[in-house]
Amino acid sequence: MKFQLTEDQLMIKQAAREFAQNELKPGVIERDSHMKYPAEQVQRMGELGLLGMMVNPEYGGGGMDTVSYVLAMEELSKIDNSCSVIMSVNNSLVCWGLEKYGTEEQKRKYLPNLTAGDKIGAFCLSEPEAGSDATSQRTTAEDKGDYYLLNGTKNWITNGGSASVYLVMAQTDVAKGSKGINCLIVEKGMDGFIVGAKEDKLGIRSSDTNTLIFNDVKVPKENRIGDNGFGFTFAMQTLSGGRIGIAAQALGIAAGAYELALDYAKTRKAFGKEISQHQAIQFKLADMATEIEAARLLVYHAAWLKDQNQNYDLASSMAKVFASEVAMRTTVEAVQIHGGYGYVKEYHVERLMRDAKITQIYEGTSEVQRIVISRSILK
Ligand code: COS
Repeated sequence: MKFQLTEDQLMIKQAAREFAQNELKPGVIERDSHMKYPAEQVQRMGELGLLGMMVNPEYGGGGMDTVSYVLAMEELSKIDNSCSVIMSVNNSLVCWGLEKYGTEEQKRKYLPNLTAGDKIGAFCLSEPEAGSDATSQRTTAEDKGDYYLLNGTKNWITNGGSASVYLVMAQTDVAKGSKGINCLIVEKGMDGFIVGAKEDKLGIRSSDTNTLIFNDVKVPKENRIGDNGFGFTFAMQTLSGGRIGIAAQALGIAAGAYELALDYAKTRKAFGKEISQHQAIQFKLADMATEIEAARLLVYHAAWLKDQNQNYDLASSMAKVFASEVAMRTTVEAVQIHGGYGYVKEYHVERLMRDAKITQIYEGTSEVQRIVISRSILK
């Protein structure tokens, strides 16, 4: 058992940290306040290779391991979770899914642009009435011979407005339940595809989250990923890896809030000494550090299992549920340590607290993770 990161992994972590501190931190409060999409930052992420980290270099990716990816996610998430969710969806849900299950033609057509950041991807599973209960897809993909006729609505889609490539889950044969679902690659601009309202969110406010509407969109058969009926398995397998990315995001949020609280506690004075000298604050910091370390081990372990080609479904759910709950607890305490300053935007911790909440909801709620975990340990 080795607990040491390699030289390459340490370099990636450091590079991601410098990028986040130098290029994401300036303007992050303003982007969050005004829901301003981080277009320049995303372009830089593409140039730096952060948008297709694990993709084979043959398709324009970085050919890196999952551990490197979570290290980078953690560093970006300490600062800007709108950027890190864009990165996570593009890497783990879209590029990974396409590379693992796409045809050679699909990979050559889409991956080089997605890894470079010239195009951004979105993963479209959630619907107004199908979030956690993902088999109940109402969006339909009717088989019309050489194309599918796509009709329906998708909700809360990360990168909904900014994406150009959409992986859309839809029901082709309702009688077959989860075995009747297909995943289709839909491109922005296809007739009948409308990007709907952008959500005004609690956190991750500068990433765009939209409703998508499909009205008789003709999607060519060659845009289906995998065999007929593979869509639900595709979604579950892809989300299993995606949850490692979100767990890393949650870890970064917790670690970022902790770093801020630690610094603040060493400088702020009350009752004649730094507040870090008061046991009430020391115990909070001790609990934060301990929980973050436990979350980190779960996240790195899930990533490592994926790199070893071992099953990571259980590990990714454990990492996500634990890290997201640590993120929530840690950010609440970080605001508390900052007192009144914590409640205002310029100290960054209130934003991290708002961002933390979504990690307990998207890519499978904490309740869904507990379903996955309990089914696995009871089977
Ligand atoms: N890999 C491969 N196959 C999987 C799988 C996985 N990780 N998870 C489930 N499947 C398969 C099952 O084996 C089952 O196939 P069989 O009928 O051959 O056994 C099929 O998919 C249906 O699975 P299941 O019966 O477990 O479906 P449920 O309706 O009970 O739902 C949960 C299972 C709740 C785990 C699933 O719907 C889920 O993950 N929901 C949350 C979705 C989500 O993350 N939404 C957020 C949107 S993205 S932001």
